Amino acid sequence: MLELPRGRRLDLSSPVVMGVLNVTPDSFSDGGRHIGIDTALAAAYRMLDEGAAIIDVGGESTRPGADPVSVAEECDRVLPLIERLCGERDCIVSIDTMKPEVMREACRAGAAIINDVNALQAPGAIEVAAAENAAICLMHMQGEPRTMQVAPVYASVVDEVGAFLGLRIAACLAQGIPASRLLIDPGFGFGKTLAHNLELLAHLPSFQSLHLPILVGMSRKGMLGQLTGRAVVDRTAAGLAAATLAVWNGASIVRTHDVAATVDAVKVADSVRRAAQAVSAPS
Ligand code: 8Y4
Repeated sequence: MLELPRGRRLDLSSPVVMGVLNVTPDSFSDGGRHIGIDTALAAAYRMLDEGAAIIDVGGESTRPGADPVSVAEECDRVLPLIERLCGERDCIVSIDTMKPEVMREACRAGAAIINDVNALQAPGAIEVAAAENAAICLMHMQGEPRTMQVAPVYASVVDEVGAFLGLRIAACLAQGIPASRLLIDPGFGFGKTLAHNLELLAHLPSFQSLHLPILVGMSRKGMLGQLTGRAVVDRTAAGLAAATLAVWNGASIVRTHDVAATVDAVKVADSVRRAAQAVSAPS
């Protein structure tokens, strides 16, 4: 059970899907440089109807080479959308941001989860997350978004990611944030080669020693392109295979652009996982 603000909870006894909603001018343009809010809202409602448990709203691209965005610009992109989404539907919104000011305003607009690819390392971020009573996804990244894919190096990627997440969990607990509000994520593609990503997916069960629900995001990423030779929009099948393996290996939340198909894949993988556990531990 993940504890959310305002007494709400998210049941993770079965794995769930997080749908990606990027509100950047290249995603939901109104023809100019503004966000078409009704188009973005329609995409969110569609993902909820398809079975997404969480909508992950992001106003800043973390892709290598993306332009930096100011606090004001990021707020202008995400806040109106979060307000309408939370006002019109009973849904769980996560805010994908590294900026404490955006975290605070998004939580006040209704966001329940802070999804920070920088694991609350920005000055003031952990204090905001604690004060807003938000749930938090702590993700591992080596380096910074602009340069992280240049030459990622690890002695042991599984050990180093696990040690980093352990330190960030400890920092949150020291700030008074209960473990029941925390999620962990190995950060596929964030300062990792294909070999690193495959090793993390294969060894995902080792992160269960941290005793927190695991979130994974591999949808459409470069690792799937490297494995299949396919373009970004043709990676759905590869993403379903990755999501299936992640759930088999213990993931509780799968972040994806392809919600309907991933909901089905997660159901199949979870059912087989339960059957395997029933055999190994008869009741
Ligand atoms: C095509 C489409 C190619 C998207 C690459 C991408 C994660 C995340 C991202 C993740 C968590 C992305 C915000 C990168 N990835 N948050 N965010 N975990 N928790 N790239 O893996 O989607 S953005």
